[in-house]
Amino acid sequence: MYEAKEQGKGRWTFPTDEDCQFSETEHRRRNILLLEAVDKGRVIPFFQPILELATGRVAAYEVLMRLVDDHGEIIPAYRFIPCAERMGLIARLERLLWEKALEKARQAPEEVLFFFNLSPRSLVRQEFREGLFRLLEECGVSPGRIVVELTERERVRDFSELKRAVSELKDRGMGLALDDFGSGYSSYRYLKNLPLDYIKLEGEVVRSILTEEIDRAFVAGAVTLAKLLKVRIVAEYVEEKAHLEALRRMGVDYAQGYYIGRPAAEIQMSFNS
Ligand code: G
Ligand code: G
Ligand code: MN
Repeated sequence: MYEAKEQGKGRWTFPTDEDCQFSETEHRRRNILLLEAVDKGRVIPFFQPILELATGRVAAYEVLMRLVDDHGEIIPAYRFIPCAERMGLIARLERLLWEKALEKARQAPEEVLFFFNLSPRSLVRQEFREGLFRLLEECGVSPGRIVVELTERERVRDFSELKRAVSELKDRGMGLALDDFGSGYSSYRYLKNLPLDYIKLEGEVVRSILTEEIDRAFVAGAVTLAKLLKVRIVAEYVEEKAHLEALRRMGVDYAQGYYIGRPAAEIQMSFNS
């Protein structure tokens, strides 16, 4: 299973039983890792640049959660997020992540935005949202610089509850992005019923735009849709210059991926455009 993950994004993301029962030892080790991460604050933000294609400047960074284990090894999000959600620890991890990320955000120019992935489970909790608003105020970061990314990886029980939570973020001035558009986790319901500002195109679609007609058509369709909805499009997994140029020609607004910059502990200012 891990092998499948390492190969890229077609990888599992579901917190299935199989996932958490991977092996008794593995399972226990991961639980301990998560509990300790919360206890000792072993959460670190990684930052990946998002390039504005029209100007060639880095307009934003996506903040990605990492944990540090006993040996100082860095654990990527896909290894623990589903379990953290199942264990009910995600909100505390996300809270810690925001604290650390916002501290670093001060190094970036005023106009740079920060995209955070939030679990719907955290988002629907009012005290969690209020905590974030207070934190932003304390750190002196304007809510207008924050964009929250949502996916449907985790099913929400009550969609109207999620809608209310999202409206509150928007009222405070935050932006909203639909993540993983083009995967099974990003549906028409979200697209139609949430006040989106950005759509993030699933990396696997972007990767094959030069070779597969259907993926090119999908991107073109998304661009048309984005114009209608007045939202902007971010393409993920931009790994080569040729892809970047094709996306620019197709009218995609932003690009993110290894070609531009890998996720890193520091906010990098140099990049490929
Ligand atoms: O960085 P990595 O490729 O390991 O990320 C895997 C997945 O984990 C991504 O789909 C991303 O959306 C998710 N992820 C990363 N950071 C966070 C976070 O802070 N909160 C939540 N809920 N998901 C995150
Ligand atoms: O689901 P989400 O879009 O949040 O996932 C983002 C994750 O995708 C990042 O955590 C990062 O590890 C991974 N990623 C970012 N850019 C690239 C890329 O160009 N290629 C691949 N294979 N993975 C990427
Ligand atoms: Mn994301």
